[in-house]
Amino acid sequence: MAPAAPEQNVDLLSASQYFFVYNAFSFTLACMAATTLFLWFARSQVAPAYRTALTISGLVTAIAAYHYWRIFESWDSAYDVIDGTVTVTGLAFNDAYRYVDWLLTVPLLLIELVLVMKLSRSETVSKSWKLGIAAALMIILGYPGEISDTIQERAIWGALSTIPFLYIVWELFKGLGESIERQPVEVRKLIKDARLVTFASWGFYPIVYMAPFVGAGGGSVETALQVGYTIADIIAKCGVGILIYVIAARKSEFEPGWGAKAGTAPAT
Ligand SMILES: *C/C=C(C)/C=C/C=C(C)/C=C/C1=C(C)CCCC1(C)C
Repeated sequence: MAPAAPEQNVDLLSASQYFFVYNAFSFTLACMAATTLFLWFARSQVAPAYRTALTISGLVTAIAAYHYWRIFESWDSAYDVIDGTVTVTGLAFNDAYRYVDWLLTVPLLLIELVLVMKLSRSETVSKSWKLGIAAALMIILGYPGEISDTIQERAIWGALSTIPFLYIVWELFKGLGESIERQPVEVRKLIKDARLVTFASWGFYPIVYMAPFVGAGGGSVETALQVGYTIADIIAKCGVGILIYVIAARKSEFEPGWGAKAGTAPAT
């Protein structure tokens, strides 16, 4: 039996949408890999107390770089462009890479934020657990909605996923807020910035998730989803990672036996 002719996919992606997403994935892979190298090499520039924060920040972008490579490959093999027309190959584009990536990186991102604050040991452990579990729940509840064919199911799972999301936002502003007031004044603003960039970029994900509700046709929904998540990932992982480095470098200046300003009590 002859292999089935590739299916026309005209009401799905246009060639420019296909290449837009293709290039966005490629660019993001480069950003994640470059940020990983930067963060790991920068470890030696900060005091030992902050190195784990940089190790984890680089781990987040390393995990994401791997998954963007897989996402890129999956996108590449799911479609063919023949004479300017996008056709499906029969291999489905695999959205699971993105959710597996989030499942691993989202708890780590919260932990890196907690670590750079250098709280007491018990506070670090309890906040990391609470935030990490809430983050995992948020992603697990979002996935069935992401892959569902019906808009109703998408709405229900999205709403469920928003519950742990709101808890995380509350923890970031209320729970960590108190600890931020105990940070050296020089870094207080930076930590608040990192929290704000985290909040703003994380808030972007549920907005992107709602793209199918707009009711736009053609490939615009798929394009908006893929490019939207990609932009959010760059800000939430590379952007926040670099901010964590800046905070760690600034705080290192006050570390005994390390920074130039050691011995000067940081202003409070
Ligand atoms: C590096 C990846 C990050 C920071 C991913 C963050 C993802 C979210 C904050 C996702 C949130 C969602 C909701 C709050 C509701 C709809 C479903 C999700 C999973 C998109």
